[in-house]
Amino acid sequence: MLELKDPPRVMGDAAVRQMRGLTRRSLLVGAVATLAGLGSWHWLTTASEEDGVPWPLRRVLRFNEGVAEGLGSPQHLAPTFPPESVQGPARTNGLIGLSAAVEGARWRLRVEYEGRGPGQTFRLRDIQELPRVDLVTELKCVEGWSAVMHFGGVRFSDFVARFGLATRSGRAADPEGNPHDLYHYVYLATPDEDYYVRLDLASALHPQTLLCDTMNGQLLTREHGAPLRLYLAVKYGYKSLKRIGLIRFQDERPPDYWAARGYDWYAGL
Ligand SMILES: Nc1nc2c(c(=O)[nH]1)N[C@H]1C(S)=C(S)[C@@H](COP(=O)(O)O)O[C@H]1N2
Ligand SMILES: [Mo]
Repeated sequence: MLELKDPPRVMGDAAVRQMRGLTRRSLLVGAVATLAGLGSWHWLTTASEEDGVPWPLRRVLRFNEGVAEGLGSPQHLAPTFPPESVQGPARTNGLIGLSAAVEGARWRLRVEYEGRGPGQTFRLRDIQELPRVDLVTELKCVEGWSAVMHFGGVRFSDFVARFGLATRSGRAADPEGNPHDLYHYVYLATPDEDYYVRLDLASALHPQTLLCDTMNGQLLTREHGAPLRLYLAVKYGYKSLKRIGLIRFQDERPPDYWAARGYDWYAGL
């Protein structure tokens, strides 16, 4: 897929136009790559079947779903770096939804479901008891800067699995075996809902999607989203919601702060 080696350095309308241009171009690149990747008809027709469709075709169908959503496959992994690659103090961008003071011990995470009862409430330690993960990747801001960052926390997918979240049945999420049991989207917001993001479930359950309580080896500060933030290594930074207060699983398309302002909602890298 097209790599955004030089992200747009302009802001506002110009940036939006440039991003739309990039997305259109990636669609074309994707379509050509798909055709080239198909190879010979012989190989296509003799390959084994998956869901009643020869598997290369099935792959193309899946790939096209990915392309339609934005860029590439949701399961591709972002490159990782040794922790020594982190340089200088962490840059801060965006303070929407972070103005009120929040104390870690008082903080609660609400998990709700579209059209269902009161949901669940979690404390920080419920999440901190999950297996810890360290991830050193490049945070890419659409405004034109990127920096290697070291995030520490737990996988969003482990949180979902441990508490039986994200599914209609309340059973463990099984994206491969029982995809229809999953809600289509997850909406995540700051406690005041001033900043909010929409994710598809595949992106939320990606192995490099974390709920983080540390950044570059230190507890999160308020401006980086204390006490708990989201980090997605395969998306532009504007999807990495700082200070999560609410998570809601739903089928109806949830709002997204920057998508409502003209940015690509999928924000894939
Ligand atoms: N609550 C909240 N989360 C947010 C933002 C924001 O304004 N408010 N900005 C986003 C943007 S645009 C980026 S690039 C990253 C930056 O994360 P950092 O400040 O920890 O470097 O946070 C994202 N998460
Ligand atoms: Mo950003």
